[in-house]
Amino acid sequence: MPVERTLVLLKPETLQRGIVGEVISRFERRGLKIVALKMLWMDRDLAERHYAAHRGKDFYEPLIEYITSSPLIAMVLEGDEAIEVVRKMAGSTDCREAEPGTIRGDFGLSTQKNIVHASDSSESAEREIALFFSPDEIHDYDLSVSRWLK
Ligand code: 3AN
Repeated sequence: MPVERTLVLLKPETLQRGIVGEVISRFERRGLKIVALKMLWMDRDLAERHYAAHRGKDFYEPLIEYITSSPLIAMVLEGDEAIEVVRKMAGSTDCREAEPGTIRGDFGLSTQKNIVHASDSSESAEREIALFFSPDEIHDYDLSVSRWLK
């Protein structure tokens, strides 16, 4: 099983609604390792680069406006097949269609405000991680729980 890294954004409404901890907690409990994390306010330039694949779609402008409207949390998660695992945890793009038990299925009712972004492929993950984090902001460390319980 390949160890992968994936970019996760906790979108502005997670901070506005006070559910940042609950969402991060799900990733931690699943066993995914947080290797980078920051709070930032995306500007238009970063938003356009991040959502370049959606330029021209009808939801593009509202999406850029929304994602730049308030701060968010960006993180890099690492684990076995992390890209697919995190996408499954996020659930379908439209929260109303997302299965209960998924993050979107438990916390949302919107398509635009759908709680989290998660990279959809290894190419996207590599590109998106580089947009949000410099190499020295990503930390290699041993995640051995027992060490911290002694
Ligand atoms: P996902 O985040 O599930 O990979 P994408 O990549 O198709 O979904 O869409 C990127 C973001 O664009 C979504 N997270 C959502 O915020 C927004 N979006 C996608 N489709 C729509 C839509 N039909 N109406 C409004 N916003 C949308």
